[in-house]
Amino acid sequence: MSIFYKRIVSGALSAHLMRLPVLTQRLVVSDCGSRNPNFNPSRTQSGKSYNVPPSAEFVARVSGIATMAKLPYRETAEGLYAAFVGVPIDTGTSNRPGARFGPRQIRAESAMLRAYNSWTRAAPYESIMVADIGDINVNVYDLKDTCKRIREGYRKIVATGCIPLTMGGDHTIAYPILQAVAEKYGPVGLIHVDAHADTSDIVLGEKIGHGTPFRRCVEEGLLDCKRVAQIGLRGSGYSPDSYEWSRAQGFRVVQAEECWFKSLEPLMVEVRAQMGSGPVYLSFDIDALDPSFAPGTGTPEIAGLTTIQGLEIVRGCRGLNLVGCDLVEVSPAYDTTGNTALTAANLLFEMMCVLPKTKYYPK
Ligand SMILES: [Mn+2]
Repeated sequence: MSIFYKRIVSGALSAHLMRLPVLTQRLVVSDCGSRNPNFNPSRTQSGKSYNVPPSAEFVARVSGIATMAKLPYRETAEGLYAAFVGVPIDTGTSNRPGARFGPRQIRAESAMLRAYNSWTRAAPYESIMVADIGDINVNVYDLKDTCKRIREGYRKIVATGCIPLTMGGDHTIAYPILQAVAEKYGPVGLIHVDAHADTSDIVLGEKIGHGTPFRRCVEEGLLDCKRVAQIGLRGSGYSPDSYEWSRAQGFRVVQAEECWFKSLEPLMVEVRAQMGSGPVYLSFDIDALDPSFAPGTGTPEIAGLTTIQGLEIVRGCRGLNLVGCDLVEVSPAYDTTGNTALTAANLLFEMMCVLPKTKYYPK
């Protein structure tokens, strides 16, 4: 069954604030022509319209085609302020495979997402046009060709001015995405949340893989290295100072141990100052979180960030000039509870909530 829906937001927002999600939702069920009994046409007069997911108050969460956040599917990024995009690969993975199924599982678990951010009071669907534009058509037999396909796909997305919110896929994808992003915006700042620096040079004779993307990005001048922060790094290393290369480039490295037992809000004040007003890309590897929170991933490391700290990092990006975000390395086969993909879906929602034009209600 296909369900298409669109809500038109009234111009007089404040008057209908609490009632909008119910009263202005428009729903058409294509196979039987029935209508949402709660749809009220008198609430739809407006100059502006945005895509809004159907509320689970009226449409069963488990119904419909599983798009991200139950948003409409669109063929292209044209006319969108931001777009959820899947990049289903795991051919760059060094250990457990399965991240190619990440986008599908994140979409499935995203059925729990509602329209508003209850703590920050962000109202993305009242202020920005967002849709799910499907997946990049990757080549599962050839990683280099896959990178080319990603780069070309993202060139088209960013050419429209749309902000990509990417569902990975292993971390290799950040390299071709940043090639496209930097082509448009110039060298970008990077907030990289991860258990690993992903700055290896050559692994098993290969330059492309999920352990090398940020080395390649630096080599190609895609990053403004003084505006790079790597947060959550940990685990055993190949040398006493695993992050020497990162620091030598001018990156700020925040090891996981520096985050233990703390709120990361003060850290994010410093990170925002470091990023300034220039373009920033946020790349969030789910393995930054402790495996007790997010076990479904390819290269887990113990003693990582909490889910709460992950939220603090993403919420701490509010006010930055974000030009793209990704959430990578969800491997559903190792995620028996679905919690990893659920966490990923929520982090992507939070990323949408901190995009520059997202509206906030006063707290
Ligand atoms: Mn990574």
